[in-house]
Amino acid sequence: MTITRLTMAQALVTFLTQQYVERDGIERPFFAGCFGIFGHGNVSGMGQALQQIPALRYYQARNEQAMVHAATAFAKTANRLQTMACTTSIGPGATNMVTGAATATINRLPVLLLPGDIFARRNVDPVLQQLEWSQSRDISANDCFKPVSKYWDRINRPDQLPSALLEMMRVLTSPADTGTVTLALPQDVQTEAFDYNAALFEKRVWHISRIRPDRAAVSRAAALIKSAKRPMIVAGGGVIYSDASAVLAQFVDATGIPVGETMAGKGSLRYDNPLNLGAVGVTGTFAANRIARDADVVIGIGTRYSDFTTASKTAFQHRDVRFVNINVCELDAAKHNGAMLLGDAREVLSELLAALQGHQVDASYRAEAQRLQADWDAEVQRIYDIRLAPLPSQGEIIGVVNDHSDPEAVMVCAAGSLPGDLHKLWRARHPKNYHLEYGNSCMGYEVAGGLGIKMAAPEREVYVMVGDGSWLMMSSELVTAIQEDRKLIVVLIDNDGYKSIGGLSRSLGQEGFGTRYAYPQQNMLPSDADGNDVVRLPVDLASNARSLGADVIECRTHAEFVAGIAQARQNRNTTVVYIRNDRYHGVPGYESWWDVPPAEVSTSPEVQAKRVEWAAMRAKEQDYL
Ligand SMILES: Cc1ncc(C[n+]2csc(CCOP(=O)(O)OP(=O)(O)O)c2C)c(N)n1
Ligand SMILES: [Mg+2]
Repeated sequence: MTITRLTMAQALVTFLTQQYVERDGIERPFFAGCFGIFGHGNVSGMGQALQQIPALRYYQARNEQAMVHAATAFAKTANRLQTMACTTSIGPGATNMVTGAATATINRLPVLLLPGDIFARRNVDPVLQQLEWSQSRDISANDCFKPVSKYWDRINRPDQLPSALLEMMRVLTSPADTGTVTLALPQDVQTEAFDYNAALFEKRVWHISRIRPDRAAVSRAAALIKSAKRPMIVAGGGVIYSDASAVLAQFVDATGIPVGETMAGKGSLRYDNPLNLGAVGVTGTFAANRIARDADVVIGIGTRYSDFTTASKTAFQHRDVRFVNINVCELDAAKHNGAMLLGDAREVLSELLAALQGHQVDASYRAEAQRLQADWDAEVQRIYDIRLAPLPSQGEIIGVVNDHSDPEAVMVCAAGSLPGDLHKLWRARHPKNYHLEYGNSCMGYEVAGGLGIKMAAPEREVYVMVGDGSWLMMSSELVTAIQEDRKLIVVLIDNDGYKSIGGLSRSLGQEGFGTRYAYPQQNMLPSDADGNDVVRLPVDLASNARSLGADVIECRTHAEFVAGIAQARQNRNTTVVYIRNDRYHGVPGYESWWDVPPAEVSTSPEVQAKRVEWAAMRAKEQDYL
């Protein structure tokens, strides 16, 4: 056995440089680099190792949560075939990553987190930032990562590293099990040397298999689909990760089965495919939601059926609706009592298509779906063409970005009123055109995500669409984008607060309480009941963006915004296009519902009335047994 004597951190970094994945014959390094913020918990271990081994490029971040978002967006852009590692100190640096960890895991996206940890040898306890849990010395703040990680380990001795590394790679590269992997690294152990077997550091290729479905399951699913009068496909993120768009288009064209797209699945088909009904569910189009309502067989592909997709289980109202679930992940395939088709979306779709033996839906059903598709596109155009004054509508802002961006661009968003509007209105022109983090809908993902996307796809324009609330929560990685010369175009939409939750609050009879950025009056923050009789906060987000080093273009009108986007495209550097918009004017919902229960008892007649309305809708929720 050849021995390589390295510190635990050096061994870890060396190992990361040697991991490759292969799918469809294309091989690539799995780790594109390592984000990090150093503190006493990682500077002498991971920091020293990254300095000594530049083959794993180190990227400096501003905020630990943000760097996890950037890594997550990188992995999403790379269809999970590549990702980045993140190193932090112990204590707050480490726990800052918990939200990022949850976001990656919920979205089934691989990221590697390497938080520093308290001394394994314990004699100097409590180290700065140590959480002293009185019941056990075996617990540290990093145990917070357990429920949000798909694999969690603590490397208490350098010789524990090899087995943990192999398990880490299995999970990160598993299409079914992937998510956050957390290896907690005690600060003393990071620096300890060990005689590692040199075989650990040989180049390793992880083959991402395209698992083919069980034959009997395919026959059962095909029989079910043939028996359906009004089948429908729900295309989720799995279609895109599996690179199954072309096969899906073929499947849809051959069978005439229309498609609704989830937040992660939007872009599975081009928006102008005659059978792409667009967004389905709470933020869906009338086209998809009408077809969903009466569908008798729903073919879910790579979807986790979130409540936004199922409209809190009210979207599919057919009495005997059955589900066929194509998924690599059993947890998802089994949902809604579905006929499970376990496997890779692309492979399963091809085999299912063959098993359908030329079966097509009734011509009248296909025609109905195509009519709805065309009607919906006209509705999108109507909203793109609204010219609201004095402040423009969000719909027209989206229209400008869509119309005036490179068709090969990526648009990224995560939280606020934008995701719902974008889900309905964005005309996706390729599978990576629409990047929504909507598993966790994490405010603050937007700018950081934009950075990760641009790092993964430097050839594409990246448009970050972000509200003032999300911007204020976390815009720090703009600085990293500037430092690393990764040009972003950020569309910053200021509406003095939380428009989305304001609308939700009003729909619950609560007058937008707590959602406006305004000074308190009589020791109470104003609500929408106060109308325009409020004093705005003296916040200047355009100057804020400028102060971080971006070029900033301030726009007021539709025409100025069109010019602003054109200028931003020409600019060499990261550019923030700032525009104010209306807090109240919104894109409507289209025949859908979301279960947010109003208070059962209250002093407000409005809230009481909303509770009665809610109960009627709640009764429509299906169990799908
Ligand atoms: C980290 C986080 N905190 C809270 C929420 C709940 N939330 C969802 S949207 C939203 C407001 C977003 O405001 P802004 O970014 O200005 O977008 P707008 O609603 O105004 O379009 C809030 C507070 C969230 N999704 N993520
Ligand atoms: Mg806002």
